[in-house]
Amino acid sequence: MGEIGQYWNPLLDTSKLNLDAHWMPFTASRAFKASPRMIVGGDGHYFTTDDGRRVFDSLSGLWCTGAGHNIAPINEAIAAQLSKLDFAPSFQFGHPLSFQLAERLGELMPGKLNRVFFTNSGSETADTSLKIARAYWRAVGRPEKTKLIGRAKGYHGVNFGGMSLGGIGPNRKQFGLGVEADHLPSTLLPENAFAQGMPQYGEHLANYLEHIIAVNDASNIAAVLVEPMSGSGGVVVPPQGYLERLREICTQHEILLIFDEVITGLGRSGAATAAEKLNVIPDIINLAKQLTNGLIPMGAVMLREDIHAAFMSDDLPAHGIELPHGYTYSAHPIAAAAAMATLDYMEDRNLFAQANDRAELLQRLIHDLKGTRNVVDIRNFGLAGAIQLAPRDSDPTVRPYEAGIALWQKDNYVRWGGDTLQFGPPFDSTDAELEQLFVQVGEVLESID
Ligand code: PXG
Repeated sequence: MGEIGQYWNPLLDTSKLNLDAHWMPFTASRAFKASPRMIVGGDGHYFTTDDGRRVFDSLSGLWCTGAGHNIAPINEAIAAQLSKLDFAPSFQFGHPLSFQLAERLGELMPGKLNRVFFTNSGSETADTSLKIARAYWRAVGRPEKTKLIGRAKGYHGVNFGGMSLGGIGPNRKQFGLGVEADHLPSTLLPENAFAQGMPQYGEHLANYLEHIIAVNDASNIAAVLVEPMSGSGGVVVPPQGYLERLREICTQHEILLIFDEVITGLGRSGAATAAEKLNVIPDIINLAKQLTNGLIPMGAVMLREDIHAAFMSDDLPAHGIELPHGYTYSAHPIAAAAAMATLDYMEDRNLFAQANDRAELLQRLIHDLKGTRNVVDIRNFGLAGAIQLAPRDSDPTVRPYEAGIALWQKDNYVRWGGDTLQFGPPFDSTDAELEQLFVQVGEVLESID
């Protein structure tokens, strides 16, 4: 038996680590391994680096630790669960916690989206929602409704379905044929540059769905999958009226509307969901990330009651499996305990409301950077924001990269991706933390050619 914490050695000399074996996700590996950025601790709104610096976590990990790091009640719930039930088979058997969690998540959703299929990530959630959408149309006797629609600049993870409906070219180009899908145009319009919150123009872009319907016929289309706000695309904010119009067209043509709320869900939008915040109710909502405060991988597809009911037909024998889909770790008891404790903690601290309150400050501070060197657009939605930088020598990704590295050296973890810097700070960030962050972002941007 090893000692508790046997793998945790705060005195480890990270410069002696062999970095060869681990192929890192979405990482410029050669640059990282030449000059590693090692995180060895996390507490509250800060990381600790291997050289002992405290670094502000301005993206809540990867948009997932909005409640902060090292939250005692969540840690304790996970620890307690480990000694009670560490694993239960997810196929054909159950454990009570997943049913309690499912009911509770349903209560947090708008409309009647109170049936839950559990997954382990945002990517699995995307693919699960698409499979359920197709299977639903078969279940109601319309098996020809299979076509799937995504959107340019959308991100739904990296599995084949999510990749195919996603619309970020570099994430697709190395991987060949995916699932057949059409794409709505991105809602980024030059006339909306520097719009604060939801931009005024662009509702008409939803009408492109009518064009797709004209080409394919609605009788062949299963679902439209969009993020209410695209995080990875660089905080692409829905124009006023746009989501309402998508909803209208989907309803009119009997097409399922799926909101990917992996980032916007559970607090980031300033409410439980962006759907609730904007009062546009889709048929399916995808969750992950904030569900367990990022501690244990977990995702959830939230479905309207009648979509689920369509599968529970008496035509199938009692031992028949209604949906041959699921994961070994679906509704894992440790993840379920982490999710329950996260929901408790966020409720006790009113964290959705705090995020909503902080959103106003973020909007002011980030838009104060208009006019800063190389800044070509600034966007924000809920407690999320992005600063878009001009390309250098036709490479749009180089300035965000240089800015991210410089900010890291100034004790700020800031996410760079594509042509933007992205911000999604903890829900209860203080005024001083956000003020200091954006002052330093401004200084760094002025220092970059
Ligand atoms: N859907 C959405 C909307 C996402 O943002 C996924 C699905 C996939 O989730 P998983 O858990 O499979 O990674 C995501 C993930 C960034 C960033 O910097 C965004 C994500 C992941 C990592 C970084 O914008 N989004």
